[in-house]
Amino acid sequence: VIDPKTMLAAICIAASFTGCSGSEADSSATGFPEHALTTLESDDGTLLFDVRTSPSQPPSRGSNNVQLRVRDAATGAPKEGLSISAVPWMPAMGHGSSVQPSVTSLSDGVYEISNVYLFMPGRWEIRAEVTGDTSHHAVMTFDVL
Ligand SMILES: [Cu+2]
Repeated sequence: VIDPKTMLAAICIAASFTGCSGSEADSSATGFPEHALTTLESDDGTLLFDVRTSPSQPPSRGSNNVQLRVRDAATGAPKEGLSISAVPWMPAMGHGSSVQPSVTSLSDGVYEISNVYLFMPGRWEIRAEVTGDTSHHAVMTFDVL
């Protein structure tokens, strides 16, 4: 098991060597960084989710937006027309957030989850449920300082 803090430090070091600074990465029109924070698989392995967060990546305490780029794991084709719901959850403490996020579907398989309110430090999950041709689940994990 890799300690998440060690992993985060390694990512920061890698970023500084490639010149991929935060300010440069945040220059896109949408406010999401150029590089994904992570890529997740759905529980059945058929979908891939590129995860980006704004205004900071990784997300920080308070209100965040999360962008998912969803593609077919086999073909790489963007998955449009999905219905996605997202629930913030703090597994160690067994509670969610007081704010229900909203999900907006954009073009090219991009979905934006807004008002992800991570109100306390610690490990949060965002549990996403995806329905379309079939249903899928994916869990994003963030360590909030
Ligand atoms: Cu908590």
